[in-house]
Amino acid sequence: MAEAREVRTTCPYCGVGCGVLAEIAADGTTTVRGDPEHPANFGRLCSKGSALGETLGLEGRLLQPEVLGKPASWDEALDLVASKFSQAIAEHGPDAVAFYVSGQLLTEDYYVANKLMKGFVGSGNIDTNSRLCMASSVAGHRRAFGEDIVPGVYEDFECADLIVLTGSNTAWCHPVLYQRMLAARRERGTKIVVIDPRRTATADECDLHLALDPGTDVLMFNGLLAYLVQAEKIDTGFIRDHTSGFDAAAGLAGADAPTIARVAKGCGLAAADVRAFYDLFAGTERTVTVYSQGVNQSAHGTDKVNAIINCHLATGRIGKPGMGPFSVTGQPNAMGGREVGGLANQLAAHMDFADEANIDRVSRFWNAPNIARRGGLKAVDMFQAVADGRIKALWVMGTNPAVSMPDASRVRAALAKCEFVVVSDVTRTDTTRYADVLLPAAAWGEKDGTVTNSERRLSRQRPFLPPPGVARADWRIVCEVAARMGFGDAFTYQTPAEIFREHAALSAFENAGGRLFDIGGMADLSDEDYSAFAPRHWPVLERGEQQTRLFGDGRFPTPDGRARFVPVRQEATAFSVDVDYPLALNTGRLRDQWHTMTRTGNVPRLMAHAPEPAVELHPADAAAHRLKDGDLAHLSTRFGSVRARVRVTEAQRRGQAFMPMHWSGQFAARAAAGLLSSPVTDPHSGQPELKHVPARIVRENTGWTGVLITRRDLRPTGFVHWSRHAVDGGWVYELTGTEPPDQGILLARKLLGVQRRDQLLEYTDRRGLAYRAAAIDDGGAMAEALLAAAPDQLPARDWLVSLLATRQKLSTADRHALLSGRSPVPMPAIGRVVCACFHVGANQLASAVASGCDSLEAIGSTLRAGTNCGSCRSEIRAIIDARHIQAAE
Ligand SMILES: Nc1nc2c(c(=O)[nH]1)N[C@H]1C(S)=C(S)[C@@H](COP(=O)(O)OP(=O)(O)OC[C@H]3O[C@@H](n4cnc5c(=O)[nH]c(N)nc54)[C@H](O)[C@@H]3O)O[C@H]1N2
Ligand SMILES: Nc1nc2c(c(=O)[nH]1)N[C@H]1C(S)=C(S)[C@@H](COP(=O)(O)OP(=O)(O)OC[C@H]3O[C@@H](n4cnc5c(=O)[nH]c(N)nc54)[C@H](O)[C@@H]3O)O[C@H]1N2
Ligand code: SF4
Ligand SMILES: [Mo]
Repeated sequence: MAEAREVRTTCPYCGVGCGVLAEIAADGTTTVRGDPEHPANFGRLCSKGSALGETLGLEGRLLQPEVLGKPASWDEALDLVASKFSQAIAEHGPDAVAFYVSGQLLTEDYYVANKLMKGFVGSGNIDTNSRLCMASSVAGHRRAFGEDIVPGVYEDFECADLIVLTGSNTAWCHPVLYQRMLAARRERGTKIVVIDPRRTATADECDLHLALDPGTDVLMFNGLLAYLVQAEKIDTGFIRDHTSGFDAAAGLAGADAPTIARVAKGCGLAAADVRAFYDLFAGTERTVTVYSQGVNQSAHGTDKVNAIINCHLATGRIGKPGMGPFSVTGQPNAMGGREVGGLANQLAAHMDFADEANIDRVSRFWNAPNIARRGGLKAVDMFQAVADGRIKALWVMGTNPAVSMPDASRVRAALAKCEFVVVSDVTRTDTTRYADVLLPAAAWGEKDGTVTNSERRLSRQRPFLPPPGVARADWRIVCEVAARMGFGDAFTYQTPAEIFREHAALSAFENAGGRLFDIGGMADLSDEDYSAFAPRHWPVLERGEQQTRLFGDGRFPTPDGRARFVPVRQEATAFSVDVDYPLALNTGRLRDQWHTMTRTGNVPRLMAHAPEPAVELHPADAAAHRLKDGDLAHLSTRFGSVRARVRVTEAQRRGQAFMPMHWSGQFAARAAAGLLSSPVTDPHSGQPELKHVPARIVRENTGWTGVLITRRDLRPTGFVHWSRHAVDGGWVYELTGTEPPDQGILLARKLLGVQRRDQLLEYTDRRGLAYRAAAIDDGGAMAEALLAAAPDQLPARDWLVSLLATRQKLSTADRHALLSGRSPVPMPAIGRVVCACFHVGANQLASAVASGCDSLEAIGSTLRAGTNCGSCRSEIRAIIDARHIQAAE
């Protein structure tokens, strides 16, 4: 038997980049915990990170290449990819092919993909899902600083006196950073301001929440700049010595947002709240402004970014402890992808196509005479070109555009029409359906390479498991195709360390300080050093040396060394609501899910917090549309439609709705937010507006509902609506139809996977309107159960769900209970799961509060809820507060 061992690696989810210790026991079981030595998290993990050990199963993994749906050898698959790409290039030129890649690839994967397309195919057509994510920040940074630089580090959150979180649901999306911010709030009284149209979990624990109208951030920050000028709170010395363009930017801000009253009106806020924010900002030297998708994913995202940066430049609050604009990255390697130049408008190593000298330099370094000479198509335009037939061959790596791209129906149609589609993934997805060639990639735990987090810190992802089947690392797959296309000499790498050294060398090549992205100090890292690599910030100019904060010296990587103010004006939002589409639909993330759920969706404890696709609405809007909590709704925009449950909540403002982005066709009939979102993009960054689209909602008339509890992994068809969630031992399928119950029962019954008549227990009530059935396996345990009835008539199912996990042999009493729809043992429903780490539900929390636990600490010591990752603490607090309010009334 192998010996137990421990491997240091990095979480594959968000851009916080937490260090993870994977412990592999002698019997091969793996457990993960936070790495106490990693400077991003010091041992903490959020709910998703803590559950990583539960995502290592091989169910659903792609184990072998496929060509047109049939298993194939690597040679067949790779030969075909290379010949189809070469043929398309020969017949139609290099721009007839494209790669669409991902911020979840490792730096080494990303580097070779970019080198192949830009250096050797000779086209700029490689773009990435970072276009949907970070592109506006990149564009804003480049306008202001001359280079895509995040100047701050995480320690700044701990030494700030004010943290402004705008367009960021940090509590759910960067939970470990949020916990660091809350610690600062407790320990040094740091104030937190949240600017978000929704009252998010982040807003639940802040000092001031500004629920501004969607898309009005430029006005908000222009107003702030104008206020800082009026109140003489600007740093005239810094502006004079280190910046350019102040007068124009301040002038436009003053014209756009002359008074607090004007801002309040334009943003839909109370003037007193706007003033309170401006006063706090004006009076607090140590201020960090954190921004994320509420800023980036906007038709005016780049202007939003610059409006924020302008305020930091005007106050000289940048590059100093506790100060600065801070764009937090989404994906684990969003930053690494930007470093290698994976965006279509970048070339490599923070060099772009604007300067011929860059193209010449990279071409010499790569020894690539055929290098691309201009940028390629950005994601939305790329899929348009696929639809138009201009792109004949497309390779998608590590992303699921059939779900995550806006106007997803059009993207699906483009994929269906494309002559040749290659998809590299670890599992089957809505996108792999369109693959002519499907390539099985190695996943987290198997991959080897580096990632860079939001604070420019490089960390290693290290393997601790062998890839299953014949799955291979992405970099290796790319190199094999490159060799088959005739570019083998430039892709001879045998290890990720070799690729990393080349990437590091390119960053330093002919770099006399003009590019701050320089990790040349690691260009000669030995294989042992690469293997032992400890997390470090870039730049790394010399071995061992690293810089933490940037811009502290007031010098910026622009030609004149000055940061640039960018004059911006609040533009009208891309769309406005009207009588046909009266709701402003916003989309985003849930606490325990990762994107299109390909990994987190299989983990029962991560599914418990939000088990069904739902759209959130304000009570008044729900009433106006005759909707109540739990109803099935049909939600549509001019781009498409979905079905989801209605969730009525005061956290939503009137006239606005929110839908999570996660629900793919693998988990629900039709609930992908991408089907609703609009493909309108920001003119500077090409990033689509994913946070705002006019929508309408109507109630779906449901005739029956059902639930199938099963060990089997199914994709039902023929139902108006279904969704599923993982539970211990299997899956729960929620089924809904418009048919009358008797017909619905017949439909639902077809799902039962019973081989033999004697394995089925069945009961139909006298009127044929309620049905209960169970399939019994050879050991006498319940293999699946089906309940179907008129809406709201389903019996409780908690007991049945628990039978899946226990696999206990059913007694006669159990069988009776199954058919009567009543649990033989009293099973108090725990309610919606609030704490995912310890599986504690809302009902349990409410009764603990009722019996005297009136603080987070008391709840923690009684139920353990909230004591691990902390992501649920604001929800627990809300339950405690609700009880206090009740008591006071
Ligand atoms: N749990 C979880 N965490 C994740 C991810 C995940 O899938 N799940 N994904 C990761 C990735 S790739 C990313 S990019 C990040 C995203 O992290 P966030 O950006 O924090 O997440 P979102 O929910 O997309 O959007 C943030 C907020 O922007 C608000 N917003 C909408 N419109 C506006 C507006 O006009 N102005 C302002 N000021 N706010 C607005 C929304 O209401 C929402 O609460 O999360 C990362 N972390
Ligand atoms: N409406 C709406 N749409 C959005 C957003 C939104 O807020 N609203 N947010 C946008 C943002 S910020 C982002 S980042 C995107 C994310 O959207 P996607 O990138 O489409 O989402 P993921 O589910 O993370 O897709 C990653 C894919 O890579 C696979 N994979 C995992 N590991 C590996 C690997 O090592 N190699 C390979 N080859 N494949 C692997 C996974 O199985 C999965 O299919 O969604 C965007 N779309
Ligand atoms: S905050 Fe959570 S998802 Fe993000 S890196 Fe850390 S553990 Fe992973
Ligand atoms: Mo993202």
